[in-house]
Amino acid sequence: KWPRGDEKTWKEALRGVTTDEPTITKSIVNHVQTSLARQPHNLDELGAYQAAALSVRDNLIVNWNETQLHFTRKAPKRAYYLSLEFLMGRTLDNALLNLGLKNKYSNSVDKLGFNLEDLLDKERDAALGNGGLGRLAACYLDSSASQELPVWGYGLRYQYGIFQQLISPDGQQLEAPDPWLQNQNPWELPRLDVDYEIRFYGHSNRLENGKAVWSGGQEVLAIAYDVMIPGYETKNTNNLRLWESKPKRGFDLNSFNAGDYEAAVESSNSAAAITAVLYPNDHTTCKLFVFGKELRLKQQYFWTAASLADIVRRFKNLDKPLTEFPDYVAIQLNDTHPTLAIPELMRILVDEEDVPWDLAWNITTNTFFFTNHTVLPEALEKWPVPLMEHLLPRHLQIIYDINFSFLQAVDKKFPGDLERLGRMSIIEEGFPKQVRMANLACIGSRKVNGVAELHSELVRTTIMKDFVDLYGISKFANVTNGITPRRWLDQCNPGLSQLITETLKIPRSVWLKDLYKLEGLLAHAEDPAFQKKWAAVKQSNKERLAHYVETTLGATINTKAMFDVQVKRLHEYKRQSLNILGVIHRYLTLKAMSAEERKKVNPKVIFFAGKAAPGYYIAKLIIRLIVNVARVINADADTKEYLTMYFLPDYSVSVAEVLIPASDISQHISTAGTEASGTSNMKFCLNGGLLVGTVDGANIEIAEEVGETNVFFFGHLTPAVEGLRYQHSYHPVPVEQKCPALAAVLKEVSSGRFGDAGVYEPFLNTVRQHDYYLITDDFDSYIRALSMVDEAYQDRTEWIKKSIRTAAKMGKFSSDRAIQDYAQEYWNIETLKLEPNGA
Ligand code: RUG
Repeated sequence: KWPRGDEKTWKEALRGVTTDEPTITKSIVNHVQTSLARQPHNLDELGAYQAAALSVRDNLIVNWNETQLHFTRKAPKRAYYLSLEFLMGRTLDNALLNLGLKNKYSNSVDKLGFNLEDLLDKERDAALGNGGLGRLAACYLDSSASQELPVWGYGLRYQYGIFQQLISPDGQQLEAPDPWLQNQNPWELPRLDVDYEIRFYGHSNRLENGKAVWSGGQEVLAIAYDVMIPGYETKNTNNLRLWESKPKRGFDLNSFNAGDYEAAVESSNSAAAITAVLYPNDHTTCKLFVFGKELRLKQQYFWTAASLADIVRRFKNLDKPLTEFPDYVAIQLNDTHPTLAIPELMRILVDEEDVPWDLAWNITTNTFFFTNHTVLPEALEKWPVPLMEHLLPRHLQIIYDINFSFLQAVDKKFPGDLERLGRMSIIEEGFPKQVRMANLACIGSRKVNGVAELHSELVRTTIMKDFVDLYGISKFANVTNGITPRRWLDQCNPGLSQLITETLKIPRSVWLKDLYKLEGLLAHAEDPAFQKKWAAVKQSNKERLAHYVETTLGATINTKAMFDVQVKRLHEYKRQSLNILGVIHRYLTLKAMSAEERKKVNPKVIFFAGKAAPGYYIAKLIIRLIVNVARVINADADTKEYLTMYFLPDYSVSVAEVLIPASDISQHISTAGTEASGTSNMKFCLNGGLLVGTVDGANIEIAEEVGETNVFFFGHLTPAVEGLRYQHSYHPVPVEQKCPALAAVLKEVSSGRFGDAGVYEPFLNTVRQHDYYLITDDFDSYIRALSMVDEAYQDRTEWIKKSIRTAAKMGKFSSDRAIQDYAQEYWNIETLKLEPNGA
């Protein structure tokens, strides 16, 4: 039945997606005229971008609205992806490709006197993430929508995303805020009517039956902002709901009336601060880095509480008993950051819904799934008990109650094993005691997964070993990460996408939705005509990158040289240090050669990019060293024909989209066993770049797919790492003895050859002294691997074949595969397609 008014009138007036060029042009002009209140005379590129974006947004809203109505009507089981980070990058290009309207918009914009590619460049990245974890969440949203799965994301709408990185003339990283919302953000829908009250502090009074009343303290409002996530070649448009914090009341009227204006606005400021800024610390919860820890814990609770309130409200609209909650709701915890959702759901069920404790626990443990993204000890989240007690008194009680029953169960299975109890307890003893979030996440979830085969195995055998003994192996599985081929091939490398479509002779949309189809390229790997076209695409991508470097750094690059790229967060375990020390070694070797000898050397341009956490001293020193070494070698007339190097500031999704398609070789060289998966390795390979890497993370599975002959592996393997570290501590061998080539490099740096003698000593000492990341152990084999790269590159035809074979075997690494895995093996959700007619 039609809900209100005259059905015919409504239906005639409701619009669909605008697909014809004249209407598209009209809608853009309409937005120029009305939404922006501008005229053709004063319309600049930013304005034109905004008008085009608003017009595309209208289309997204039509699909989004219909999808949400469809889902509400059909009431399927839904999955919710809780992630503190969503590194979305730009939206316009992606939305146009997914809607299939890029050509039409391009033509319309052209007629209006602009160029679409220029307008795309006007968009600011939505950089609400630090790196791999947040970008993975963004890829998973794209795949969920593209596969018509009922999945929503939940995150925070930070006013400021990851800081902008500036590099001072002497090579130091400086940080500036990222005011990404400064211009209107067309991609979000403020839902001022969707709000929840979130409490902090106060006191919790226990009642009988495990219930309690939590009252007092501070209450703030969570306001929803919805971001539309269009699927590729489908009307299905999913939702990413981001929460913004607001004061519950504008300001304190009593203080205002008493003339104390500062006090009056103080509480309002403290509420707004919760979602003010993304924490720029990657892989660490250590006190040194997480300044103002309380605010970070506040963020985590604010976000999980608002998301759960929203999820429970939606479930209650179905009018089903709460016992059926896990039949309609699956919640994926992206890392331990949203773990408070577990005690929060218990609080809602027990305190607010009167569900008996045991039943509530059953519902909870059938709802949550937990993904671990690291085994690095410093990254495993712990919160001081006193802080938790102060900020979330009721949750601490619930955590203690969960822990009590849990430890009873452990004791039953392993009677008297006190050490085991100590290791497995959610509460770590000490001063102060700490809440171990990974233990809580594991105990409260139905399944736990790592993000690549090796990593999942390390999860099972190290950090979660005791839990495997308790629950059995089946609770601990693997979902190897994936990347969306829409953004990471079609959008960032249109030349290659077109060549693939021509060659496979199937529509682009078919292979973009079934990436295993790329295997069809193998049949063409030996074809010289195809090889030529493949190489031409790479060359034009290298020229595009050279143009970018020219406009940002003012440097001219030799695009005939090999492009060697390492782009990722700066972290000691990722070993940009190994790379820069290797570059210096190459430079010294070149310098020692005669001019004749040098002519035989393969010219190379090396690119670095990545941000360091603002408080991470050694990582910042490594950036400084890279920039200063680059300055010296780029100015050296003897060698610059053969070796140049650039540090590209302010690495972002958009910069990655230019860098990745241009690489011949990329470096993924973490100490074995430290990089959980890595996802840029997949992006480089999908774009026909080869890898030099350690036997770590997803590198291993990439090599399994493409064949070890197409990957340049080096370095010690994971099982050797612990023993080597032991040797470093108890039987140290001086670097001069262990690795003379490296010792020579360290000496040059110490001598001041790259400026700033003395400045780099703290970094150099990490290598000379404890060498936790095994630079001295892996240096020689790293240099050998790079020589093999040089050798392989000399035979360009063979290299191109390797490149084709590598891209052809990337099917496994589509995030569509990963999301299907989660949907089937974890969430138990099904495709729900919105038909073109809205049915
Ligand atoms: O370091 C890991 C990467 O290896 C991985 O590919 C990515 C996505 O799973 O997550 C990264 N990560 C891990 N980011 N933060 C953490 C620890 O909190």
